[in-house]
Amino acid sequence: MSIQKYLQLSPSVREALAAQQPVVALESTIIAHGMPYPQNLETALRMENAVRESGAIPATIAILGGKIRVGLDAADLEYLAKTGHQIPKASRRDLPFLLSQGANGATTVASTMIGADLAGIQIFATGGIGGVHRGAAQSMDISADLQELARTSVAVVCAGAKSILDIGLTLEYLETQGVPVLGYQTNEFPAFYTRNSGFGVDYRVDTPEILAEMLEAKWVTGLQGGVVIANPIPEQVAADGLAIEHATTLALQEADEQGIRGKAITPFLLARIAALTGGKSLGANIELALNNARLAAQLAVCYSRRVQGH
Ligand code: PSU
Ligand code: MN
Repeated sequence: MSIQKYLQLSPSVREALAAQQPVVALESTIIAHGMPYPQNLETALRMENAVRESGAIPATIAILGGKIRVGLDAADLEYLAKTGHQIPKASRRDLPFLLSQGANGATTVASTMIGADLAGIQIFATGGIGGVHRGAAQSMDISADLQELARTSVAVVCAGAKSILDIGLTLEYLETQGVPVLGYQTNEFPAFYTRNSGFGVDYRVDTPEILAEMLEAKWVTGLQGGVVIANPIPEQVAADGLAIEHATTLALQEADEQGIRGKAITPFLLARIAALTGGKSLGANIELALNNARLAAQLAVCYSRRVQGH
């Protein structure tokens, strides 16, 4: 029995890792469940290009044919983008069944962290992390992403957490689990489509170099687990906070009326908010994802220099 049965790196990712070159992991739930076709495919390709332009190798991760595939080609991305919701959304709990049965799955933040860690990738860019949902006191809906951040040593560059979540409770949960929350060039934890949430971060960090220093200090001292690097959406492309809040309230109400829960709720809310804002939220989502890919690549470049010892 060996991990090779379940893990497959693309040639470019394998070569880059062997040479200690910077590599950035990217997730696939954002492609299959987070955005409509064709914007999802365009965004996946643009994120990979943004990583390359900033000096790192992209490694989009998905479960395909019972393997955790690290580094996808254009045909794989197109398949994920076109098949969309037909591909199971795969978090930690889904991996054993999907892998053993030769199935496909779109990896969430949690399962992308697992794949990245198995491959030896420490830096990961996404849109937003899952969190504690509004009304969690009743529903107990807390994303497995938070527990994964507590245990798996991968740094996640994101634009904060969406206001479909309870941001205050999400930050409390991360504090309990010992997950550092850093604000990139901000003192405030961003709210995904917008720059401000009203909640602070643990530390403000202004350069990728300081982020890399912090990751080294964390992992060299045996403090396992992830880090949330919260990178606010650029001002020029941020959505209108009131319009988002209004759409979110309506979408949450619809989800409640239709009895949507469990892993279906995040994709449902994303799609409804996009429809209710006339696509404005989708435009912001694409821009923040690209912005995160660029920062993650800059960080991966700094971190790999430290690993190489110069
Ligand atoms: N946030 C987004 N788009 C997404 C997701 C989050 O803006 O597509 C996805 C991520 O893959 C994240 C998952 O890991 O939703 C969280 O789902 P849940 O709340 O069911 O854990
Ligand atoms: Mn959930």
